[in-house]
Order: sequence, then C-alpha cells, then structure tokens
Amino acid sequence: MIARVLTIAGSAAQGSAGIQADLKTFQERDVYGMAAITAIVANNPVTSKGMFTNSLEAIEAQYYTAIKNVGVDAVKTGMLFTKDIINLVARLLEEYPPASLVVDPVMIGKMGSQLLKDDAIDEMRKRLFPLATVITPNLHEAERILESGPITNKKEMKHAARALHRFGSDFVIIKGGALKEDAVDIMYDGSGFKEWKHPRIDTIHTSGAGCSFSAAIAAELANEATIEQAVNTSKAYVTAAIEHALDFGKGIGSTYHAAYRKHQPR
Ligand code: PXL
Repeated sequence: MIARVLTIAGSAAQGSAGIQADLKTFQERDVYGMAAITAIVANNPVTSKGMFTNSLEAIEAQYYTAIKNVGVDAVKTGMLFTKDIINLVARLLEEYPPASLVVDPVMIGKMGSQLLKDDAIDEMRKRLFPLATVITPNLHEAERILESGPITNKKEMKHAARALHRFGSDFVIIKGGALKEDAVDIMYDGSGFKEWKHPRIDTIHTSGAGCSFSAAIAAELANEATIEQAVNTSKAYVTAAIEHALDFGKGIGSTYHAAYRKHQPR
C-alpha cells in the first residue's frame, strides 16, 4: 500500500510554501498526501487582510477525516499560528499518534509574515516537541525557542541542538541555510551528531525551502527510510529545488518542487 502522509499547516496562496509545498513534495516523493489547514496566508497588493485563521472545529474535523477515512503513516506540522491550535493539534496527535511526526517550528515567512504568535512558543516547546520524531528549526527559530543569543557557526549549532533535544523529540535537525558560508545542517540524536553540507546557492528565490525539506523527511519516514536516509534524500531534494528555483519577476520566487525528479543526475 502507498504510504500516507498528513500535513497540518497553513495555506500559502502563492504556492511556494505551506500546505502547497507539502502536497507538491508528497506527490514528488510518491506518498499519498493529505492536508489539515490551520490558517490561510494570502498577502497581496489588493486586499487589506491577508491572514485568516481556521476554526478549531474545522482543524479537528480535517484531522479525524484523514485518520478515520484513510489512515496516516506520518504527520508533518508547519504553521500552527496560535496557542489554541497547538494545544488542539497536540491533543489530536496524542489520541492517534502517528508512527512518525515531523515538527517544523515555522515562525516567520520569507516575505515577513508572522506564522507563530509570540505567546505560542512555549506551547510548541512543551506540548508538541515531546511528541516529535524530529524537529527542524532554522537558526532563527532555534534562537527564539532557546531564547539564546545568535547561532552563527557549527559549534553554536551543536550546542543549540543539544539544548533543543532536551524538549523531548527523538532527533533535532538545525538547518544552517542562513549561515554566512556553506549551508550546513546538523542532526543530533541524543548522543551524536551528523552533518549535511552543501555550498551556498546564490539565489533569493528560496520560498518554501524549509517546508519542502520537512515535508520530504515526513514522506521518506512514511516510506520506512531511516532518519539518516530520510535526511539524505530530503537534503538532495531541497537543494535541487533551490538550484532550479522559479523567478516570477515579483520579488522572492519559489523553490521548484519538481527539480529533483527532472534535473537529478542519473
Ligand atoms: O515558509 C514558511 C511558511 C509556512 N507556512 C505558510 C507560509 C510560509 C511562508 O510564507 O505562508 C502558510
């Protein structure tokens, strides 16, 4: 049977990030994708409002639909936005725990939208991280979660990964995409570290990179990869998506979700 993956995240109407990135990634990695939408992000030059939160009732209904009508092998969480949504999602995940849970603690979008309220970080740490197979913060998110100073090099990333592991996930991956030099990602499993390194790709068109990386990890884990295999594939997948990013001529463009399939050297 095909592996089944549910994303609980926000809709990014521009198509690069959020639920849209997750579903495109699930399709590319050949898993059956499902989505529970927490909020809608739709910033544009015409309407004054660009952020809409879904009701708890609607989020709960989507979760039970996925669980009861299909079943899930892995869950990924992205934009959860509020304390109340995090508490609800934690309760639902405790009721029907997936075999693998990837928590991407998204806080701020590439165009600057706030995707997690300041007063919700504590719920994320306390309620969600202990349920996670893996959490995937970037440098900025790791700093906010730990309330630490800037994380600027590998040594500080390792120190932060150790501290983040204490919140109770099995694995911690800190993404070094925002480092000055090579993009190094570091994983900590409670005893040792693994590193993934790639030379910096010179592009501003990286919207959706983080979402696609964590969605790919969820897909690989659902397909019974080990965490190391899952990250190997996901790093290659997202690197290709950045290398072949799409520029629509309107500011920050999108990672290209089909790039790994279309441009992968064989
Ligand atoms: O890239 C983070 C992200 C996640 N989720 C949603 C978003 C964004 C960025 O814009 O809109 C819904």
